[in-house]
Amino acid sequence: MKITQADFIISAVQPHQYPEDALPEIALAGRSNVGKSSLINKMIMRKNLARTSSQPGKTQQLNYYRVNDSIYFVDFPGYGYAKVSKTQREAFGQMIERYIRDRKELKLQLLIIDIRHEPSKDDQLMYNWLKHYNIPTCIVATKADKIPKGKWDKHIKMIKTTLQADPRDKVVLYSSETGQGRDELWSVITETIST
Ligand SMILES: Nc1nc2c(ncn2[C@@H]2O[C@H](COP(=O)(O)OP(=O)(O)O)[C@@H](O)[C@H]2O)c(=O)[nH]1
Ligand SMILES: [Mg+2]
Repeated sequence: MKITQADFIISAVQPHQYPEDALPEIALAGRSNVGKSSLINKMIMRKNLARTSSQPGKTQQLNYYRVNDSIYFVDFPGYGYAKVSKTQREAFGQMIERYIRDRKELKLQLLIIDIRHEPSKDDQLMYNWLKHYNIPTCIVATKADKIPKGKWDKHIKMIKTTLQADPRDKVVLYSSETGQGRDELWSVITETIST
């Protein structure tokens, strides 16, 4: 994918702030620090457009990035951050569930998992929501550079088993460090939005 344009558009706290140009949206969910912002930066070949410094307090923002004037990446707040209050956790849940349920522009959800670790309870909950609302989902196992090649298969299997993943859902091995999986993920995205 040749990137001709990539802009940060808005940190939306309310649905009325979501863009109104009806471009397809590719959303990213995952734990804090799993590598969501790094993944976006690598996909769009910008070092720092998506902020990689985590802001764990901001549980209610969807960050919109427009790419090539044809799609948006929508970066969800990271979950699983220990210091977040119960009220913030609930607000997060409501915002995300509402987005997943109502947002017509959502064409593909990326569930970002650290390849080294078993998916958390929050990851499982997120995956179950996505299945419940019938959202096309791609599981991205990132930080592949952090484990030896020989272990990739075993870890991918572990991730699929823990999530009880639908065999039809694609799983992409990814690394924001090496760029591994970038072309494959762009293919998944372009195929999904063209159907
Ligand atoms: N080695 C390696 N480090 C990564 C990768 N992706 C993210 N990181 C690092 O993990 C940390 C958290 O990344 P970030 O993108 O901010 O995570 P976010 O909270 O999900 O947005 C940063 O220090 C990144 O440099 C990756 O694929 N490989
Ligand atoms: Mg981030």
